[in-house]
Amino acid sequence: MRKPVYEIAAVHDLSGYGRCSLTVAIPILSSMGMQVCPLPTSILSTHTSGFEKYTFFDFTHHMQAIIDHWKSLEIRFDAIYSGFLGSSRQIDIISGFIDSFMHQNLLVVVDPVMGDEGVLYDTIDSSIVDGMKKLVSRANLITPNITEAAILLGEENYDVLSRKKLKKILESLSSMGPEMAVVTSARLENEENPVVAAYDRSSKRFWKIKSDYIPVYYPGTGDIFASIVTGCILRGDSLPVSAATAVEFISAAIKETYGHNVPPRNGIMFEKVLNLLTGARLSGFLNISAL
Ligand code: PXL
Repeated sequence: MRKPVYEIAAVHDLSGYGRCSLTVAIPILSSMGMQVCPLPTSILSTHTSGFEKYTFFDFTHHMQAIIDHWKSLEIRFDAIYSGFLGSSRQIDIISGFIDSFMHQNLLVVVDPVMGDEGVLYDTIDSSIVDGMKKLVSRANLITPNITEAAILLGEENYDVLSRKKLKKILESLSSMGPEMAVVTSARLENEENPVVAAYDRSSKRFWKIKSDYIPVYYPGTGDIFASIVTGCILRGDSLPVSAATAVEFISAAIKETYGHNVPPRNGIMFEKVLNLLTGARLSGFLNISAL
């Protein structure tokens, strides 16, 4: 029997304020017609990029009991999609979760959330970095930003890259396990704006998706990106179409956000453009330029 709605286990933190992780994964994937089942890794008052004195509650000790209950219910997830982790002990828990819910069509997406713009997030230590290297080996698809790609490969932060080097990075990431790798925020020589680059090992093909230049850093955009790519791949879109759909959506959401006098740490006002994910396919119909 066909499933009426795809079920996705989303293994991320719940940050109360600042639009990231579960507070973006749930509305985005729901808008795409999919059911999101949250398995929180930690609970925070806000995310950690730009807020001070945030509260952080590590949820490690409660995760296995949730997984065990889900197992007893014989739930068959279509995807397990992980992001920001609260501790390195969560690696084994999530690995076990993947093992016990494995089936032929399970899509495992690991967004190796560890840092951005060349720096690690506050709560990420070397044990989480080491663990994340193991976790990506369990994935079908990974979606690091360029900072996280360097961390996973144990290299220095990348500056402007040649096409050859960017392809090598994608191949190296894929050789860690996942058959599909997508890297965001890569700077390519002869390319004005950062690009998204994707690689599919089974066909040995590479793609580049151009994005608009964003003069502001908004936390949470990586989570929006990974959530849309997860939903698109699950519904059967190709890898480049999935990545380009995410780029288009984020670009539209940033255009909605940019004109408002709101601190970038609050994230992008994706709520204003969520309708773009519910109906027809996105196309590049927004073309706003400076006056
Ligand atoms: O968007 C990535 C992210 C996720 N979760 C938490 C974060 C961040 C980035 O700062 O702090 C808690």
